[in-house]
Amino acid sequence: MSDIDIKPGVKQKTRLQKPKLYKVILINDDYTPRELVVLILTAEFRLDMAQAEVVMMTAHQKGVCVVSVYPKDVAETKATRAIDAAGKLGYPLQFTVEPE
Ligand code: TYC
Repeated sequence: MSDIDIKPGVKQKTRLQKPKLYKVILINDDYTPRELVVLILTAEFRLDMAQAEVVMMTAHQKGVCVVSVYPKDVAETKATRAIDAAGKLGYPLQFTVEPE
């Protein structure tokens, strides 16, 4: 048998890695005003008002809500910026990031 392992006519498949996506999750608390949560969701995550209201109310009623999914670095940056924006105003709003 030949050592050469070339199969004429068989195309090599190039498999591109799917970029892994991460969920940004909004966490409810008893202190952050609803309006501020909506404002931060529209400003940082580019949700429109209607989407932001639904996400905020879902977290308010169920405890958590997925805001959106992004590549890891984008998810972490947005979550950090949103936490910092609320923190600067004295509110304990929290987001977490986890793999999809
Ligand atoms: N529970 C807050 C309130 O009643 C509002 C709120 C909603 C806070 C969602 C955080 O992720 C949150 N003022």
